[in-house]
Amino acid sequence: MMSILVGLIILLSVIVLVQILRVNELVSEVKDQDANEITDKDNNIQGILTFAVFGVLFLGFVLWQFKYWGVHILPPASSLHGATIDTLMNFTMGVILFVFFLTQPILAWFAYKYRGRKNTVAYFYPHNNKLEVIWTVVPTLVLTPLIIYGLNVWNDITGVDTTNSKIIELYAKQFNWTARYAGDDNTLGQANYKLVEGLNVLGVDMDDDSAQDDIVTREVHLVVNEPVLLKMRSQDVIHSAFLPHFRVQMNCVPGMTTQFGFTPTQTTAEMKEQEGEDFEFVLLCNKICGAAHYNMKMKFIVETQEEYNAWMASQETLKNTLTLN
Ligand SMILES: [Cu+2]
Repeated sequence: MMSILVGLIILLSVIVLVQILRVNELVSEVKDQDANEITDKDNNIQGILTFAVFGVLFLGFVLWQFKYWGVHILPPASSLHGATIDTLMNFTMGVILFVFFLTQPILAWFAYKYRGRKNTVAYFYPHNNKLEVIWTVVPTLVLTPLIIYGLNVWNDITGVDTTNSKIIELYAKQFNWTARYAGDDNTLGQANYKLVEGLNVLGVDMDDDSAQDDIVTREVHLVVNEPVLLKMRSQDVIHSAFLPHFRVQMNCVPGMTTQFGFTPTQTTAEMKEQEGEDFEFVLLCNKICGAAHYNMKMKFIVETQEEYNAWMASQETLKNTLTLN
């Protein structure tokens, strides 16, 4: 119903606009003027409007957003590698904003300054080698170091030593997440989607010795300052595991395992103190994977070793879950 109404409003607006233009044409005809002829008055109005809308309103709105919506950006990273991503992000953003606030006012001002005039013909200026070199070399000199810097940061993050990391699997499917802890042996049992049956929603091969102590959970608990290695799988389409507060993101691709290793540096309790009682670390899906994509969310809790041990002790191994039911 709502979409029909919106459609009707759009249709009526177009009709009204066409009618206004038609009336304009008729008035011109009565006054014996050519409605399509552009006068200096039109040029002045367009020039002033362009400057007012893009040079004043739009740039003013950009500054307004920084002031009033700036609070909604993510708090500083809660992971070891996240700090380097934040530095990269701030540096890149600084360069972009510098260029933006330099070029956009000039663009708006020139649109007004060089607006059409009845007796002025545009200057024909087809080519200038010097200019071509300048606007090729300057962006190259700025972008090349920026890209190399970014690649280095990415290499450092993905090349981190994970030999002592606790292994946790994140399993994505339309439309939820399931986690699997590797258990005491820190080795995930083999799994295959063909083995998905009943309570064995991850298709874990229960004949595999490593699978016996695996623990399947609906939320993830992590120990602060202890490294983890997330191993991602997907059952159906490409999903993307996104943990914004840890600056972690990796695609989950059907038929293969992807991974991301990181170390959380702040507990949920600390973050609640800093960001408010409602704060939770969340895992989101960052790939538009279907109709209920927005629903793919799982809670992450970062806590002390003692709290983690207490929670872990209350969890059932997959083997027990399958045999008890
Ligand atoms: Cu998804």
